[in-house]
Amino acid sequence: MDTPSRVEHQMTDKGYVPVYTTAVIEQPWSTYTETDHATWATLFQRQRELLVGRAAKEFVENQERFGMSADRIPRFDELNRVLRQATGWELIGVEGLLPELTFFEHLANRRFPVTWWIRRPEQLDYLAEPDLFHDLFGHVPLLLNPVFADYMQAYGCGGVKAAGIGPEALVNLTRLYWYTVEFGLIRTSEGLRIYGAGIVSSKGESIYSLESPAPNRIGFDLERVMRTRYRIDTYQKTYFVIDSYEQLMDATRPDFTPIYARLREAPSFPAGDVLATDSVFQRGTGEGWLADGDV
Ligand code: HBI
Ligand code: FE
Repeated sequence: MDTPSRVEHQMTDKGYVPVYTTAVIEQPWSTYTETDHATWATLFQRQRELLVGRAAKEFVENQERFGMSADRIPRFDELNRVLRQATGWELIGVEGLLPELTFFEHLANRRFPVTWWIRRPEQLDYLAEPDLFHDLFGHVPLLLNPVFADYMQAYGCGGVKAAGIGPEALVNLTRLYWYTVEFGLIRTSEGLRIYGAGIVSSKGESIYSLESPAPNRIGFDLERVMRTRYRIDTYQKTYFVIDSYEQLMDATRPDFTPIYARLREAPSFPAGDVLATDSVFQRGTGEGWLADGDV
């Protein structure tokens, strides 16, 4: 009798999804079908139109530097030539979500795992796990930004340490990833702009995160973010705003061990709370929020 495959499940921005093998997979570019390329083209064109005036300018500039276009699914080896030269990062193909420690170890070594497959046409607007579009369109462009690239490596090093400290440290650190790398906003002279991969790869959230009166928009503060629970099944109730990528990099410089110790004693905050100590860009109306389900 073959042993039942015990596949771990991982909490992600769309709920519990199976954690796949940790194998590194060569991008099987020749196996992409015309439908795959058409799915990339549709998502790419739609998001690029939406992101004009909404995404941080370096986001689109960097996609141009990579030569990304709607024409075809980009080739990892071509992107890697640009990426290695610019910030020493490289993309590796993976099956999907990796166990956290494996993921952190890759980031700590300037390797960004990119899912090799793209969603099916019927999954255009909803997908339970990161696919090639989320990773390539959402995460990869900012890896050309030297400071953000340093932050991502520092985050990976922090994750490897946190995995050794314990589950609470990992929860604190996952929130930091969530509210910056996935759902972060940045302040610019033209106003708030998106840099989070989870937002830029989502049609609805690209608009909601900046223009809806419902969510809070609050100035980034490291421990505030690490204590704040988040949403996996709806748009975020709160978006945190950084002044610059340097602010993120500076926040990760200190040793987090005393921070984790402090946070162990401190209760977490519900995703929709606004604190008296917050620097508030917008106190949301809370319209459409679900009462339970904060992670
Ligand atoms: N694995 N491939 C992949 N991509 C991710 O973004 C990812 C992951 N595993 C864990 C994970 N993200 C999150 O738990 C992060 O908060 C660490
Ligand atoms: Fe992601």
